[in-house]
Amino acid sequence: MKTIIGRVVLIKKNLLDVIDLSASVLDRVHELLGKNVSLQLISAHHPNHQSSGGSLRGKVGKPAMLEDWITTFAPLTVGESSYKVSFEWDEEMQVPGAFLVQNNHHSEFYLKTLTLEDVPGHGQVHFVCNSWVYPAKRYKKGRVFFTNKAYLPDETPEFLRSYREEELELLRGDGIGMLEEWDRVYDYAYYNDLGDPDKDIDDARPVLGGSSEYPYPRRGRTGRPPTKSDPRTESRLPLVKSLDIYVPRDERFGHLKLSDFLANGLVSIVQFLVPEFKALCDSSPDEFDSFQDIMKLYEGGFKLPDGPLLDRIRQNIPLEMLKVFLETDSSGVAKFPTPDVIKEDKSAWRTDEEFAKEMLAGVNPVKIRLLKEFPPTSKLDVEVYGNQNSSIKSHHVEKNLNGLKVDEALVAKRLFILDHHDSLMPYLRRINATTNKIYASRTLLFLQNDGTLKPLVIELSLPHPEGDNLGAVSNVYTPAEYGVEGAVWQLAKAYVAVDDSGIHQLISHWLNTHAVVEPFIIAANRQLSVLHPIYKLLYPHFRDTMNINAFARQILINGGGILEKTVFPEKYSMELSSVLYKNWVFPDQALPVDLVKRGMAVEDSDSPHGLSLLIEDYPYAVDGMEIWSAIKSWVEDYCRFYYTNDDMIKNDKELQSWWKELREEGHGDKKHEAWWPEMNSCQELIDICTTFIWIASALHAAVNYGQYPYAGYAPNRPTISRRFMPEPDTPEYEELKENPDKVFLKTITPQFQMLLGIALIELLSRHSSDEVYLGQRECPEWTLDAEPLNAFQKFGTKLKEIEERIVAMNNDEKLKNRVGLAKVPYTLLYPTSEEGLTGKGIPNSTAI
Ligand SMILES: *[C@@H]1O[C@H](CO)[C@@H](O)[C@H](O)[C@H]1NC(C)=O
Ligand SMILES: *[C@@H]1O[C@H](CO)[C@@H](O)[C@H](O)[C@H]1NC(C)=O
Ligand SMILES: CC(=O)N[C@H]1CO[C@H](CO)[C@@H](O)[C@@H]1O
Ligand SMILES: [Fe+2]
Repeated sequence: MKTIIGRVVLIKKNLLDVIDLSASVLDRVHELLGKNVSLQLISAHHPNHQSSGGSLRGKVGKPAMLEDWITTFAPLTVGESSYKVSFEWDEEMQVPGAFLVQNNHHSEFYLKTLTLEDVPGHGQVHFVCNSWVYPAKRYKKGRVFFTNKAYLPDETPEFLRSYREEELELLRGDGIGMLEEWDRVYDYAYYNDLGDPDKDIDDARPVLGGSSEYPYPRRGRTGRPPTKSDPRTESRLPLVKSLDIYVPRDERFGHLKLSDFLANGLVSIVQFLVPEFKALCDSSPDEFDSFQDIMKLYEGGFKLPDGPLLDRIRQNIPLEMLKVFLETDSSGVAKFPTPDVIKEDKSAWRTDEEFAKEMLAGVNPVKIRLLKEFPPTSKLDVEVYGNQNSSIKSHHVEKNLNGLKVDEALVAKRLFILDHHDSLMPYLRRINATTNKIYASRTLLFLQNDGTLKPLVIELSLPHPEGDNLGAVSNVYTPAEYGVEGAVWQLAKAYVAVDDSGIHQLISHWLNTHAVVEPFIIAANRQLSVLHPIYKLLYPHFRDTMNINAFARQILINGGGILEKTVFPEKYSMELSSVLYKNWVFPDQALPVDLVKRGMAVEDSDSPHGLSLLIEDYPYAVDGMEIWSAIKSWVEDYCRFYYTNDDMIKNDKELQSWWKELREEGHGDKKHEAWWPEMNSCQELIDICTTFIWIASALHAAVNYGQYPYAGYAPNRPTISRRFMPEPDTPEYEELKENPDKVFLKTITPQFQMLLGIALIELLSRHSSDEVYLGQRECPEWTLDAEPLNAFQKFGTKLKEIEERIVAMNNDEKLKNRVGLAKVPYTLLYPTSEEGLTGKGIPNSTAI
């Protein structure tokens, strides 16, 4: 009989709860010693003689207890503690493939790793656990963890198979009852928890998902009781309990630094800032009079009104979470950080050049497309909406085409469009009945010889006052710099920016990243074992998404939540996103496919990534294709290591179940779409995984972390408009002549929403201190397999090279779209970042 020494790294719950992590660790670690926590190794190669009937299971060793605390191992992060365990081992055991752990302590701990120092004839063995282990009474079965070797289902050592299968069964759950804090169940539900019909009929919201009227991706099931008023909807948690919303336990921000700041930050926005800002704006309901007035928000000068927040500041009660994003002094004078777009130049945002540049290198660079026909047409149903084709005529644009005729410019592929017409028109009547007044818009742009875009014309449209079927009523505006025409043009651009900011937030950001990713995560956890190589590949890209989405349902996207308060579709916001989900096509999310579909690139086998861009200096596409290709070759190397032929894909039952469930349940409202890839070949697997990783990491980064840099200054990207364009011969038009800035500010986002919106996007644009970036791994032992580890290194090196190239391009003055007049270099797809509000960095996952 020999002894194998193991080392367990874990984090105790109470160390995560306290803000001050330096609080004495020593005092408390002894609690886990003695008989409190036991571990038993499971052999991968030798059956358990005692097991009766059924499948054979690996031999289970004798329980071993946590021993003394080891202080000598260096690289422990704050809060972690390390324990010794001595396992009895005999020859028969051979290599352990798993272990069981039982927690008899009264509270849970976060188990990070177990390392066996020297298994005879084998050497070190790693178990990467990263899981909360609750007291044994919370579980029906003991907790099992596996070594870091990846196995396809059929290749799993025989004596581990039933453990593998049982673990998946546990994670799938039984589909009934309310899920509790310690549960680990991944299951599906509709978005039926956004409204609160018991409170008020106005607070009811439609169920999103499960119908052809309102299709939606699924969210994680929570199982709270239904509301009294509507059995189809789930009751909501009170605001103060928001942090308790169920997500499978290991999806909860468990990382130890203060990444909880997000959840806490959101709650403090609602608890403190909403009433404060409201009071502030109610006490002085004036508009901002001038752009200088707005600058006070960043330069120190807006004072918090008397109220609970100011009281707390005066009494010096720490408001850690608030301080993260709002700097206040003891007298309550507060300021926000200066957004990048006005750092170098306070008025460049007003230029046509910057307006156009942000469509290629801003926070929503995913909408612009090549114009293929003139005038632009509509795809809305003529029976319902009448003639929605554009009313733009060639004389509107030709004066700005540098001598070209429209047809020539079309043929030369130099006309582009930002088209927010069809997506908004069906909702305008309802939105305009609220206090918001918005237009559907089309903006045409011309590609100039220097590679920059110039706006040519903006068309603003409303439904016909006498009925939708009578078609659109449209006005067309052309660029003007001076006088009232200049003011009108400035407003026209603002209406476009409003449309774009709403579509950005609801579709490009929320729907096309956060919401569509969640079903992949749920299906993967239910169908792919942690031993599965594809689970190991995708796992880093799952991090925190279910958690942030759950908080979002609680605070952001719910009826009356921050999103409805700050974006123009108000209570129709989520409904609108559901209607536009009808247009979501998974394979089109692959960047090259998206670029080709938007006409921004054509296939070209001579070009480096097989594509050539129509606008060569399209920073999102240029950097995006680099990142895309790096992800793709990494995924390819990885997948081809495990799957050497297509039959292995077809015969992998976990992989097949994952993909089937994702299509039929997770994105179940689209299960009949013909565009879903089958999972029949290696190539399909590679395409699917590359697209998923792209969405969860780079696409999300591109549309998320630029929010504050570009939209933190609301005049550049207002989220709301409140009045229509003044018509000639009206008092409003006279006012516009007299004081264009004042009218501009009276039109865009009002003060309260502006403050709230700024606070929100500031929070959402931050990186937490423990972010893990693309090409990095939290745990170097994440897999045992050498070739994938090498490929992963190659991926990291590639990303470093991309960083260097991005810096070089940003310094190249010929590339005018990378920096623009506002002098904000395009860094949204720069792979790494420091903590905070940096406007760069691609975290692995959609985590904020
Ligand atoms: C809109 O334009 C398209 C393309 O020219 C045309 O086929 C269609 O009939 C037009 N729609 C209406 C309602 O005029
Ligand atoms: C980040 O993404 C890469 C790309 O797939 C992944 O391999 C890596 O492991 C990730 N980092 C983390 C947190 O593990
Ligand atoms: C200009 C315009 O179309 N305004 C309309 C906005 O919506 C309200 C409510 O449907 C109508 O009454 C307005 O005429
Ligand atoms: Fe996000």
